[in-house]
Amino acid sequence: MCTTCGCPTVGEHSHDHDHGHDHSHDHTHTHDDHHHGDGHHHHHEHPTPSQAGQTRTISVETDILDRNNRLAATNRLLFASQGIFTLNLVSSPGSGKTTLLERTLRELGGKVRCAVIEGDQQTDNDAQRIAATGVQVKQINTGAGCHLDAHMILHAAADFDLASLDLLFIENVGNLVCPASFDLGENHKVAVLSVTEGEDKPLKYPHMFHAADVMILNKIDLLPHLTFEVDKCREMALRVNPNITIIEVSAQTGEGMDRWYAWLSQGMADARSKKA
Ligand SMILES: Nc1nc2c(ncn2[C@@H]2O[C@H](COP(=O)(O)OP(=O)(O)OP(=O)(O)O)[C@@H](O)[C@H]2O)c(=O)[nH]1
Ligand SMILES: [Zn+2]
Ligand SMILES: [Zn+2]
Repeated sequence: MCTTCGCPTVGEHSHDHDHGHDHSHDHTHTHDDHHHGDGHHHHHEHPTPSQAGQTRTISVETDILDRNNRLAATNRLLFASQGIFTLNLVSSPGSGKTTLLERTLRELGGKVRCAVIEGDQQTDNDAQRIAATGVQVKQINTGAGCHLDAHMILHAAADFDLASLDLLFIENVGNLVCPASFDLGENHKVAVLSVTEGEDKPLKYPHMFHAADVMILNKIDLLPHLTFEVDKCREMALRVNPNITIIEVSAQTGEGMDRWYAWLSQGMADARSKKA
């Protein structure tokens, strides 16, 4: 179960297998563990049933995120050791992540060695769109799950020859909530927001825009038909995250894509120069 939103996550594996990393276990100390044996009376504050449930939910969530963070650190080391610049694209459904990737891969694909990990709940529609660009793609279906986790990425990345890559894109499941909590070992989360969604999304989903280093404001070709105020949206995003880089584009017409490519180019150069 996803402890962020309570949904059943089919993508969570229940089996154990070893990747050469440690799985630690947190031990909770309960009242039942006390064995005084001296017959004296003492008073403990017992949590009410609802508090106890809350305590358990929080500790399960901490365990899952803890385990995820350790695997994400493994992924990050793996990608860094190969000098790969890795981006985790997050957004609500339909903001244009796949369209942005298609154009990017078609326009950079010849010069930059790219691969894509596609997260979708059910279909392989996006993976097919990416494959049509000629770039290698690995599909992960999360079923009812609403986000990718580091464990899935570790397995998916094993399908690529990492030594031959410069740039790895991960398209997360369309969802502005859960993917914010899951580090995949990426260099940056890139939040894609389209102008049809309303300018207040950064304030309504602050965790996501706080976790992201870049906000792509997509579908700007539609601005003449909308009341969307770009300046207001920029101001709201910066209020949540003063360091966020905002790039306005139309993945459909190509407007603004140069700035995105310049940002990618700088990131790839940094990743290459830090190659361990
Ligand atoms: N006008 C316009 N439409 C766009 C643009 N980018 C994407 N679209 C359209 O928006 C719709 C959704 O685009 P996708 O690229 O599939 O969005 P996505 O974020 O990958 O969607 P999910 O994977 O389902 O979350 C499609 O009909 C696209 O053609 C854009 O810049 N301008
Ligand atoms: Zn969730
Ligand atoms: Zn998509």
